[in-house]
Amino acid sequence: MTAGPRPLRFVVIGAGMAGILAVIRLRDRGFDDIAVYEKADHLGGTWRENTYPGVACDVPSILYSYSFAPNPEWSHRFSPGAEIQAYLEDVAHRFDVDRSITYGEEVVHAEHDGDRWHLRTDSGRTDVADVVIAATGVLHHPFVPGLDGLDDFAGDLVHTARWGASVTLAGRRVGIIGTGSSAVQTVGAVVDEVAELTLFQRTAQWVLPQDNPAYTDAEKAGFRADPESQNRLHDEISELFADGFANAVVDAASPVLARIAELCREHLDTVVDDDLRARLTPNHRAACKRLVVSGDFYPAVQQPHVRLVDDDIDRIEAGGIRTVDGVLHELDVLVLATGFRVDRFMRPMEVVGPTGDRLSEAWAERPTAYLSMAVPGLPNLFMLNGPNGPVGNFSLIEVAELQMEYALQLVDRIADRTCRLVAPSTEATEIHEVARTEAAGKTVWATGCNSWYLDDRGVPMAWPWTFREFQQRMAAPEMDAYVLTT
Ligand code: N01
Repeated sequence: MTAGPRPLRFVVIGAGMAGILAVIRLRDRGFDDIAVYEKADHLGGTWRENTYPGVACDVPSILYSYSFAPNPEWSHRFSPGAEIQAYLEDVAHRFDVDRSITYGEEVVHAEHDGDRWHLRTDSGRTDVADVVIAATGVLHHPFVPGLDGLDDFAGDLVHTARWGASVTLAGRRVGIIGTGSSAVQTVGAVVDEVAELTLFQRTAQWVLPQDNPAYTDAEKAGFRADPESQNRLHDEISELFADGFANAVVDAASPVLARIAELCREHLDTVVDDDLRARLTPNHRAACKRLVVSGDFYPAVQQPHVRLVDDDIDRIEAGGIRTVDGVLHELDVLVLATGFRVDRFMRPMEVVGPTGDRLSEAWAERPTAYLSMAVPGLPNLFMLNGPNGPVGNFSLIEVAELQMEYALQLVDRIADRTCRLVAPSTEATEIHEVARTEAAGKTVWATGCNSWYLDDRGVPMAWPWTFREFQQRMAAPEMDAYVLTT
């Protein structure tokens, strides 16, 4: 007697870019028993949460689009965050993703009983699933530094990743802590609005100049009339982006990095004042930290009402920031552009496998996963943009698409009754981790700077190989690496 395909229920955790993708691709594959749990009250993930002034994606918009939903309407080569959020909402609407999403429910517990996953949300709601897709994001949990006196600040305190609609900047004295991508974008966007801007820099950053032309009406009409022309442009930009940046950063000896360094240096040389230029000069190689891209940062910091403070912060007081030289920098608004806790992923969710394996234990030191997607002992659970993946130097949408196609091939084996459960073996995961760690040492991220790429040992935690390599590894699962339970 043949039983036919096994009916499968899916729970997708998170309704950001990757969760929306997961639903669409599962349905394409014929699976429609899907529940998405989203802790917020609407979709969009990082683009819902990052609404600070100037927020944009520094991956070209044509690459930061779903392959199945090219967007001829992108306004700029690098479009603003609100436009990306609107794009995600539009795609979710067009593909009817919303009907699968339950909002305001944070999955806090997932336990496998040997048969299925049993999930529980913070409100006590429960659900079951044969397969769980964790699409919980990477740059997601804001990092708030433990600065003395932070709670004493009497003005408005805001983190770039939790920007409130009520923050008023016009005519006020604004301080920004940080010099990463978020800070640099904020500086460029608010400088003309504020009375005074004080930028607290702990580490100077290399800034690659950014040319961000608008797509003309004629170009957009051309994309609409001939979608193939936009696909060709996608492929060209994709190649340029891979060869000109993404593949170079994983090879510290790459000549492309020397060219990037030269461009950054020439850009820095546009700062006229010798003292300011010296203080803005990093002491590490370009691209060792995640490269910051901006065309308006250096003009902004040279404006007369902007001050760069590179003395260390001593403490925060009601009236502002006191630096170690004893000076109180008076502020009405304090912006923390201090980045994210990048080691969290789906945590603090508690995840327990059928034989008692716990994610909290597996990741007690640091998060790891086989090919960044799956964890030994936790079967039928796949992460999109999980640990040690290509984050920061590729389009995360393209990454998630490749990962989803890979996961679907494993799901097919569950559906066709090859197995009930599939999880990577401990051995394959360890072998992968050894190779990854070794390759990580050859990347530019390991050339002597501190950055969010580094794990607790100082080892870069991002995918240390080329995009081509990633595509190849994602093309088809090596089944020897998996433990199948029938
Ligand atoms: O965060 P970051 P981000 N005292 O971690 C400083 C993506 N992204 O939000 O360098 C003083 O890079 C810290 O100083 P230091 C992109 O992948 C993309 O800017 O550690 N300063 C640093 O300057 C990006 O890389 C886009 O010495 C303190 C800053 O805070 C990633 O998100 C836009 C401090 C944190 O920089 C993260 O970027 C935005 C302290 N106690 C984000 N603690 C685009 O697409 C921290 N800092 C363009």
